[in-house]
Amino acid sequence: MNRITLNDFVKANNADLGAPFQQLLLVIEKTAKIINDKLSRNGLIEEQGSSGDTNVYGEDVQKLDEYANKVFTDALLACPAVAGVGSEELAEPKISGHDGLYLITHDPLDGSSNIDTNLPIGTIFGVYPQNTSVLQKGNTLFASGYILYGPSMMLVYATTAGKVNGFTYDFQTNEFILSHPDIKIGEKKIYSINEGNWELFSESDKNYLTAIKKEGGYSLRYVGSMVADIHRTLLKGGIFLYPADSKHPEGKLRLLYEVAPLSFLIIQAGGDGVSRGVNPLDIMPSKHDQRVPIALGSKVEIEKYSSFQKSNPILDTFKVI
Ligand code: AHM
Ligand code: MG
Repeated sequence: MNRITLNDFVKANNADLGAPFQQLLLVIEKTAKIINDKLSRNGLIEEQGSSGDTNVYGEDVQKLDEYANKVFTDALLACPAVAGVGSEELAEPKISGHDGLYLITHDPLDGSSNIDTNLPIGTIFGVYPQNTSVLQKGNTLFASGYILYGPSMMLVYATTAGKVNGFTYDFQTNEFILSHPDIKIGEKKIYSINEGNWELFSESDKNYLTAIKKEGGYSLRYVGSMVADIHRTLLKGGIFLYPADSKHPEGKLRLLYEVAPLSFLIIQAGGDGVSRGVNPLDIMPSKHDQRVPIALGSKVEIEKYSSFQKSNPILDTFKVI
């Protein structure tokens, strides 16, 4: 097998983005290895369980969330290509002091409710142009990607050239090797949603879910880690949903740290996304911690889902509890 390392691949294929992009991916690669090393000893390490703190969303912060946030944020801030960093675990973005080309957003450890049970979790990153603020529409992204800490560690990233490539970590050589070149979203009929929230869903979401079950041929798969659920959706196909519901009237997932980067990646792989009837990459964030409803998947599945949404989404409400 011709082994192409991540570093060689970036040099050969992203020359248009120049040396700063190579520098950035090297930093992300190094940091992924550090976090993966810690996670692979989860169960044996000090950093287990809750830190006792809550984050800006009032959610329980795990010690490993704090660890990953510090490692990833500090490494990015030290990279000369980076002007600033926003993180799901930080109330405000941090400025690096370098005149870097990029503003990076990240969710350092997504799916953290799965940490304690040794299930897949991930890191999500978005690469925005330097500007006065990280509050930018997703359609300004240069690139985005994720690291999946699963049975093997993978790094998948997308650039505006419409290319999505996946690399698997070889722990024997300490390198990420190209394993999934030029990924195009799959065609399988899989739906992925926390259906335990059924009673909270809007009428149109309930109608959609009932219709695809009646249509038949669908499998339900839901890990509860967005990175893992999106990775499966990317490779196999289907649809991932976290809609607005009566408990999460704005949706649960965060635009800057989760939704925009992963929407960009799915769209670059030939898929599609919708949030309240619009392309998620067209939403201008009004605040760092903005949440939005999201459906991401193959074009066929997003079109089907959209056909069930009321033409005026405001009318499709639920009683907020
Ligand atoms: P987190 O960033 O605090 O881990 O929360 C985001 C996670 C996503 O990874 C996942 O899609 C979703 O929350 C699962 O939520 P739920 O447990 O409500 O199904
Ligand atoms: Mg998250």
